Amino acid sequence: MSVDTALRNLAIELPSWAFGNSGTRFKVFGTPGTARTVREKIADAAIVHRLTGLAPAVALHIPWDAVDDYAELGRYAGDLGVRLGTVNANTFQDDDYKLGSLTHTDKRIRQKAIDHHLDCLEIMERTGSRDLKIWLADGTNYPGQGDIRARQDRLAESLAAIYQHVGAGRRMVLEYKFFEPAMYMTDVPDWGTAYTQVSALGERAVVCLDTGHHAPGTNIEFIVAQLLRLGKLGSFDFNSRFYADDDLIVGAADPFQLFRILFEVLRGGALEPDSGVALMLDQCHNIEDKIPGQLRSVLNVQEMTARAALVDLDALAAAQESGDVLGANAVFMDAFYTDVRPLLAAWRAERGLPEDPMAAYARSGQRQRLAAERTGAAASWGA
Ligand code: PSV
Ligand code: MN
Repeated sequence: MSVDTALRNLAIELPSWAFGNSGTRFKVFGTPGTARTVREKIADAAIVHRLTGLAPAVALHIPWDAVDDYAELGRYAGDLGVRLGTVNANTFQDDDYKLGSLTHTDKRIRQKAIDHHLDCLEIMERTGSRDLKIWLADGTNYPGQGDIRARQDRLAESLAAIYQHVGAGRRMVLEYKFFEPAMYMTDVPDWGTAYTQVSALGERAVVCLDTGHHAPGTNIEFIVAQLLRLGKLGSFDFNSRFYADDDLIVGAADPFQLFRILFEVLRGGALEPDSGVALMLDQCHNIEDKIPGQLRSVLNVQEMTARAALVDLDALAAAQESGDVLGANAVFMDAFYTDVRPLLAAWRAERGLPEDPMAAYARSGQRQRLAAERTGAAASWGA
């Protein structure tokens, strides 16, 4: 795929929660001008899209973004030039889920968790969203605490109960994570488990790969290639990590890893218009401003996409086939080391976008305007 086509096809979904305050278990610092409501989060996401042309959708988290009228929320987003995207379910903040949700031993609690996902599916009918994303905090802290195998069986049963209600044009996307909040055993720890569970359901069930959800040193691009090859990569939750699930700006910790992932994205056809692979961000901006944080994120994805599209595939194939180990590596690295910033500035100018979206936002005075307007409690986790 040419650089131009890759850039044209790139569409990133922003997480509503990136625009609210977030923090660590030590402290949630407030940032002036932070969105107070879901409408303000959507308005902030629309600013990111207006300045970059890269972010036409906003993912919701339920109940954080619960409103009475979702159709109206969708129209509000549409008026601002964005649409509502993935609906993220949440079964990790209710006391009932202390020992699990879809895997719980108590049928009543399992049913409550199933019902939450069915509510999310109904919301999707009103927002026009395609994807229901399921991430579970389920797991155990101590060996022997739970029956690992029985928990898998209950998970399969619960997912099947939800899947029955995933209608035409809708999908269930199952996200895996190797630890946290459960520290000994997570019920969906890896792509293999997610793949096994969704494969048992059918073609409307696919896997979400959150880049922060792997053990250090994991070759994530291999997983990308494999899931694309199997037709089961539904979406990404992009972010970057130094140590754990850091939720830092994608491409900040390891731009080369992002390049390698995006190379496999292109190689696997995930940037074709009908690929069905959603490129979402899942990040939290704890100390940096939220809107510039999201701007930086989408620009990082764009920059590494452009570099990945620059790989000379003919030269690469020739080197690979002739066994030219270092030659093949050099072709790959040449693209990675190419400075595409002038090319991207020109690409933006051609489309009437600011050549430097970060600088344009800083100049616009919007930061000061929002800080003055938005008094009172900001949105935060659980709001
Ligand atoms: C869990 O760590 C996760 O990655 C899931 O996607 C959640 O929905 C999200 O983070 C909440 O921030
Ligand atoms: Mn995630």
